[in-house]
Amino acid sequence: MSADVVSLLGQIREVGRDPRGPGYQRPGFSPIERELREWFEAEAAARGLDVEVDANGITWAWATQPGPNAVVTGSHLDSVPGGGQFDGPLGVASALDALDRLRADGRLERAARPLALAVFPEEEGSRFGVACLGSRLISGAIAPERALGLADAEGDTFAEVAAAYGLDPHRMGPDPERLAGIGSFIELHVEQGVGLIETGQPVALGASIIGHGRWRLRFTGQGNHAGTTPMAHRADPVAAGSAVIGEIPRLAAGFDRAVATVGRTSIHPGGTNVIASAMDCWLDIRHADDAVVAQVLQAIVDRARDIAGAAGVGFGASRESYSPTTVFDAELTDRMAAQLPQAPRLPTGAGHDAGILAAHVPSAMLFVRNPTGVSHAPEEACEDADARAGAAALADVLAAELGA
Ligand code: HGY
Ligand code: MN
Ligand code: MN
Ligand code: MN
Repeated sequence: MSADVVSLLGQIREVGRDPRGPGYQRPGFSPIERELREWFEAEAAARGLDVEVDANGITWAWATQPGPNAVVTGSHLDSVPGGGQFDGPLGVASALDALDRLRADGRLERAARPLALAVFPEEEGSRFGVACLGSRLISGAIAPERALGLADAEGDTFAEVAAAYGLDPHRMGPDPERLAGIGSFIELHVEQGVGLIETGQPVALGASIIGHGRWRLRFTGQGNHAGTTPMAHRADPVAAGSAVIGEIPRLAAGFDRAVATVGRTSIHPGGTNVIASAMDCWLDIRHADDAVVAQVLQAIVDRARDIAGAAGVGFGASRESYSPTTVFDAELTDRMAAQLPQAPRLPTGAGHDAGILAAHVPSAMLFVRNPTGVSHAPEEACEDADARAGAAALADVLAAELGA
């Protein structure tokens, strides 16, 4: 195989472009993600890998005989709405490229441990609201019953979608045996920030992932006619919810380095001439200290209660998911650093499957320079030379782990 990471990414560049504008729209468990997964499976099969999709929708491609203490590398292929080209696919394409390198220079033949590539579904949680759904299911971070009950914006449940996708909802759930067989998990990912721009390096080692929670804030009022209802007689959930969203930057700024975002709302029923009866806002809060995340949430909830109360609007908050601050495996990361002495160690504010698996499997990450530093938007970028440097770095750290 001569395809390198750049040409591999080129093969899927047109898959799942967002019809509403620039960027990609690659929802989890959708026909588009299936097309991407089948692309990966075809590339893996062309390399003679033994491909299987497990009960949780995770694709495993074995480059050697399966066995204990395996070295696994991979990432995801789904995207956020309007997402960039590299968030997820760079890690998957780099895994294929790194495998080709290890084969071409004979290092795979000398491997003393099994090697597998993996693709995780619904990492962004953009469809069912819970990030890293596949790695949460396999690790027990989410109960299958709760996952199967999650619904997308069309009201389709994950149980229905998963069954249509060919999965057996009754077989989903923790797979401790499979996780126990993984001795090292390494995820390569485009950097979602400017750390590598500032250090002038193409590749970094992941240090940690800051704590990250998602909540749904629901404001409930009285639906009514937009033209016949006097302003003083309204219980308008959109006015209250919008006022709360407007206060979030000020509230978050009160906590050093905390970040809080509402990037998605839903208004019911959503008529131009209708005072809404309900508004949902999805809140994302992150900080390196989990206690600070809780304090930011409390400040926002307290303010929301005040605003909703003054507007005669009901308010409730429910947690969608939480990933505590995660430090990657120190020994694994140190072994990787020995192969990449120039690579800085960078924390990240972005969640990853490696962060979920880290509680069960020695996990680490590589980041590849993104010259814009922008992610979850079409401006996300990665120079060809840096992508190739990332694949070469991944091959080197995999070879060290394989004892090759
Ligand atoms: O939301 C995140 O941090 C990740 O990109 N899923
Ligand atoms: Mn990602
Ligand atoms: Mn992402
Ligand atoms: Mn991720």
